[in-house]
Amino acid sequence: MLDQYLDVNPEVAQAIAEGKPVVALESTIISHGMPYPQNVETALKVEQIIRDNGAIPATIAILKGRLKVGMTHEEIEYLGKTGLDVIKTSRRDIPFIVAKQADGATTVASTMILASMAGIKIFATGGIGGVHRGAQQTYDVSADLQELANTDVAVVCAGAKSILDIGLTLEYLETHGVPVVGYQTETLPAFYTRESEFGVDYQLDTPEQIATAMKAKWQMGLKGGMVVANPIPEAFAMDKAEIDQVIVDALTEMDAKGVGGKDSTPFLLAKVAEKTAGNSLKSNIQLVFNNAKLAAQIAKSYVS
Ligand code: PSU
Ligand code: MN
Repeated sequence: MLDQYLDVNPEVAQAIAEGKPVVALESTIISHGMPYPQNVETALKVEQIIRDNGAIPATIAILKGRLKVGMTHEEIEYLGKTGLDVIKTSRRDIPFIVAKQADGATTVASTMILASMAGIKIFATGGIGGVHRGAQQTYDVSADLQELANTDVAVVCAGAKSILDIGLTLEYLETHGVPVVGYQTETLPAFYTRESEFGVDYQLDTPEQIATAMKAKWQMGLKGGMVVANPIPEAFAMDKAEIDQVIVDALTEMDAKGVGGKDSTPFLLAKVAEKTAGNSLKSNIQLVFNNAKLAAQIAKSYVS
C-alpha cells in the first residue's frame, strides 16, 4: 500500500532490512533554512559525516509527488538550488503535494513521518520548531511538537532557538509526554549558545544511554518521539547578548512586515543570518555536523 507513494533508496532499504544503522535528515533546512550553495554543501557533508561514523544517511523530501527516503546528490543539489520555490511541507501538506505530483521540502514533522514509514528511528537536524514568542496571541505552535508527541522517532537537535519561547516549548513537550534529553548537559542548549536558563528532563552522557532509553520507550509501547539536545561545539558558540539582540530585532521586523504562519520561521532564520553577517550561518552549519555525528553514534548503538 505504502509502496504506491514511498520510494526508499536501495542502499537505505538494504540497510534497514539488514538491521544496519540509518539516520534520517530533513530537507526544509536545505531549501528554507540556509542559502545556496552553503545549503547543498552542508547537506552533502552531513551525509558524509554520518557515513564516517558508521551509519547510512537518508535525506528525506517529496519529489514529483513521490515520498523519497534517501536522495541522490543530484536531487539534493536540485532541492538546494530551487530553495524557497520548493514548498515547505509539514504534516498537513503531504497529501496535497503528493496529489499534485509537486516537490516538497520536509520539515521536522514530515521528515519524522516519512522516516517512520520507512522504519527509521533516528533523525538529525539543526533546530526543531516550537512555541513561538507571543503564541499566547498568535497560536503559532509548530506542528513539529505535535509530531514529537505522536511519532516514534528520536530527533537530535541543538536545542531550541530563542526565536522561540523556550519555556513554553518545554511546557508543551511536557504536556504531550515528549522527553527532552540533554547530551552531556543539564540545561537545554539554545541553538547558537550551549546553555539556556531551562533545565532538561534527563542528562545522558553516552550514545548508548540514549539508545537504551529509546528502546525502553518503544518496546513498552509508549508512543511518540524524543528530543535529544546536543550543545553546539564551544568553538562555534555565539555571544549570547549579541544573538539575543539580533533575534529581538528580527522579531520586531517580522511584526512590522506582518509575516506569519509557515513563513515566520524561514523569515527569522534569514534575518538572523543577515544581521550577523553570516556568522550565525557558520554556527548553524557546525551544529548540524555535530548533531549528525551524535545521531550516527546513537543509531549504531540502537541496532546493536
Ligand atoms: N529551525 C531551524 N532551522 C530550520 C527549521 C527550524 O533552526 O531549518 C525548519 C525545520 O524544518 C522545522 C521548521 O521543522 O523550520 C519549523 O517550521 P514551523 O515553525 O513553521 O513549524
Ligand atoms: Mn508556525
